Amino acid sequence: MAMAGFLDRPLPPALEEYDDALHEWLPLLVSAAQDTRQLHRVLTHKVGLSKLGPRQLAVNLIVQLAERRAPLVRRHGSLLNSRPASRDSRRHAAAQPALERLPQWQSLPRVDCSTACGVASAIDRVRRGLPVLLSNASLRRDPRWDIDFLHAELGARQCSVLSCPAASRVFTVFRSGSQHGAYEANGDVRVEEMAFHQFVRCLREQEAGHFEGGRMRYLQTHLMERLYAESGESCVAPRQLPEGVVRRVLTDASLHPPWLQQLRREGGLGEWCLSTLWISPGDACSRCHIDLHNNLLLQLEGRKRVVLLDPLEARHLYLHPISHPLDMRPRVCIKSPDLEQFPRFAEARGFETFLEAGECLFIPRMWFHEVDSLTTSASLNFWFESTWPSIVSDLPPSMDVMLQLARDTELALVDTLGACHIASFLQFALTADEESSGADECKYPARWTYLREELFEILLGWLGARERVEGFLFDFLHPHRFIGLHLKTAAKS
Ligand SMILES: O=C(O)CCC(=O)C(=O)O
Repeated sequence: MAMAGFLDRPLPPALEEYDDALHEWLPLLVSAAQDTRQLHRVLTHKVGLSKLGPRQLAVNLIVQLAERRAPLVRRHGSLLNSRPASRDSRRHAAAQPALERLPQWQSLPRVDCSTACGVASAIDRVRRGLPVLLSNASLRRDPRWDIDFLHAELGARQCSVLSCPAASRVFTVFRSGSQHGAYEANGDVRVEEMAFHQFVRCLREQEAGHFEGGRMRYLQTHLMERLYAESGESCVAPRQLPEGVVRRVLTDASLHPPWLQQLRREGGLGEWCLSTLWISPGDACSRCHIDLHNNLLLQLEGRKRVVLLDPLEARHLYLHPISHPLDMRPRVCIKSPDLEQFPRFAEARGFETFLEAGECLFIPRMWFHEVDSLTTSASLNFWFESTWPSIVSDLPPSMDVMLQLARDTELALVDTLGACHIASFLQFALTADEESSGADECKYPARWTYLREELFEILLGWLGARERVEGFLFDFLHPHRFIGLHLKTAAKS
């Protein structure tokens, strides 16, 4: 039944008087609505929901219910609505048990760097901001960049090692900058400093099933970075690790094969800025997150599984707020998602790939990635800094720009309103057009109306049309991202 036809039908007279009638009507409304906004509009304007009690509360509840009941209901006219689900597939999905509705990952294209045609297709994907797995990346020649080699080179050097409870095996970095302190979060990941040989001893014990102090350890240490002088000149500086090894990384042809230069020049990778060495026991998981830079992750030893989701998938991942210590990380766990709490995740799509020793993965900036070590692993990555557009030349903007725009918007709102008001403001921003005048408007501070208009004006410059702005707010800055999180007392006052 199309929504228009549904609206033409007379409403049941009891609906405005009895909450119970709503229970009968809700499934019908949900299956007829193209999207939750349309449902929201019908409930507020047509059905006269205000009779049911505090209106906003009731509407919110119903919209949440709708999302739970019909996780595949898509926004009509959303700028991101690129994979519309047919009504039949929605019904089918709703009938399936939750586990079978988990996202299916596609396998990632793999190209052979030893052929001109492979390099050309890698360049094409890097230019388009798409991930790609590069095989025959010409690693592991001489010297063999494996753990034994690094052990011999690095011996007594101090390195940064993360630890987490061995039972969890999940390494999630909690961000501690002042921007990230507004929410309560229980971090169980700690950073320790230890000599490289001490870490290797620990690693070998972990391989034998012994976890000192019940904790699993994962070496993640910055190897070298590019520093800029005031003159604009730059140089490569060692971080924690000895100059000699840094030089070898820089000059070793097996780490700098010709295709890499070509990728940088022709693919627009950006300027190399930082490298990190990752050495993990089998079974360790680096929890899903985004980075702000393009990344080449070279596998030196062992095997990893990587799941990648594009930046627009943020709309299915319920990102932590920007002022939360877990900023840049989804709230939903992508391995065992709670679809009751995070129903939009059922729509997520992504890629899965297996990274073998000697291969290299291009992870474009702002792509979500979760990395599982399937065996003891050593990887070295190269982050490349590239510029962001200051004005938009393409409409809609590219995926990475869109997610960055959402982050910038959220940060500006936190600066203006404080972390404690952001969820209510976003609720207001999404629904103000549908609110009737009068008593409801008093619920929100008057200046929010101006702030909202200003926000729409700015976003229009980036997105080109008002419906796109609405779609953008609905997809990336939906207030449901904040439900159930606890602000620190200071942030509330
Ligand atoms: O290999 C890992 O565990 C994580 C790598 C990663 O997140 C990165 O290179 O950005």
